[in-house]
Amino acid sequence: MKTVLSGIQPSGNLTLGNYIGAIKNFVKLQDEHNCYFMVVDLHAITVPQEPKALRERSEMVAALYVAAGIDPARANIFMQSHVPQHAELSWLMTTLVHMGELERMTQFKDKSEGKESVGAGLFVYPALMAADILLYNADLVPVGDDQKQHLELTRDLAGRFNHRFGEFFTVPEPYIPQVGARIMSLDDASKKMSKSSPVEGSYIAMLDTPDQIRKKISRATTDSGTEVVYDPSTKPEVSNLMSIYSECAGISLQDVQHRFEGKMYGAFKKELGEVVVAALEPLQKRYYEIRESGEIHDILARGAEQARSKAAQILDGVKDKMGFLPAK
Ligand code: AQP
Repeated sequence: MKTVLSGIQPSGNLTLGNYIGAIKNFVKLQDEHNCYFMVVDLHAITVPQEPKALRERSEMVAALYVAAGIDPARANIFMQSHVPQHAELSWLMTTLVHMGELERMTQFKDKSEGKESVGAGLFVYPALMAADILLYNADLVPVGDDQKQHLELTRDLAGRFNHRFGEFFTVPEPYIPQVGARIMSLDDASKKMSKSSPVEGSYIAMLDTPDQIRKKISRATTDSGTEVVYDPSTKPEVSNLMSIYSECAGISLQDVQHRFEGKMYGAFKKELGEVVVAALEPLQKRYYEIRESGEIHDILARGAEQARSKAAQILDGVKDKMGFLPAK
C-alpha cells in the first residue's frame, strides 16, 4: 500500500481551485492508500496571519476535509503544528537545500514581488514542505500544478540526503489531476484562482452561498466571441469555466462542449452556476453540522497521535544517519 501525503494552508477561504485541484483527489486516494492529510498551519505563517483568523481558518480547513468526504477512519487528518517533528526535520532540510534552488522558486518570486520586507520563512518554505513529505516517506503527493516545482525540489533533497548519508528516504512522485490541476481566476485567466486574493470576485469560495456563486460566475470575464469551445491558448477564460463545469458535473470536457454547441456564453454561465451550487451545497450542509458538533477536535487529536508516532520513527532514523548523538 502506498503512502500519500498532502496539505492545504489555512491562509484564506478555501476556493473551488483548492477543492478541484486538491481535496477531490484526496477523497479518491483514501480508499487504496495510507493517507495523511494535514492542515499546514506552519506554512500559513510564512505570510502575516492574524491569530484569531488563523485559528478559525485552521478549524475550517479540517472541517472542510471531512465535509468533502475525507473519512477520518480511513485517513489521518491533522494539524501540522500538532506534530513537532515537522519543524525539526524542516531545519535539517534547510541545511541541505541550496540558496540558488530556493531563489528559483516561482511561488517565492510571486509572493515576495513588490513587498518591502519579506519573512525568511517564505524563502525557506520549500524546506518545510520537503520535511512534511519525507517525514512519512510518502510515495505520492497529490498537488495542483502550482506545487510541481516545490515537489521537484523535495525529490532532489531526498536524493541528496540518500546520496550523502545512505539510502533512507522514498523519493516521492507528484499526483497531478489531468483536468483542474490549475483552476484560474474568474477575473483574469492568466492567474490561478487563489484563496489569498484580495479580489473576492476572482474566486469561488467553497463556503460561498448559492447567490454569491451564481453572481460571481455571471460576472466572470469571458473571451471575445460567443462559442463555448475548449481551447486554453485562444479561449483561456471560457476554457477555465469549462474545466470547472467538467469537474463539478463529473462529465468530460468533450461532453461539456457538445452540450453547449450552438449556445452562447450567457446560457453556459447560467447552467454553470447551478452545477457549481449543486456540487457545493451538500458539502456545505455537512460542514456546518461538523462545526456545530465540535467533533473535529477529536478527529484532529487522533490524527495527530497517529502522525506523531510515524514521524518520530522517521526523524530518529534521519538523526541517526546524520550523526546526531542519541538522547538517553
Ligand atoms: N487554482 C488552483 N487550481 C488547482 N489547484 C490549486 N491549489 C491551489 N490553488 C489551486 C492546490 O490546493 C492545494 C493547497 O494549496 P496551498 O494551501 O498550499 O496554497 P497554494 O498552492 O499557494 O494555494 P492558494 O489557494 O493560492 O493559497 P494562497 O493564496 O494562500 O497561496 C495545493 O495542492 C495546490 O496545488
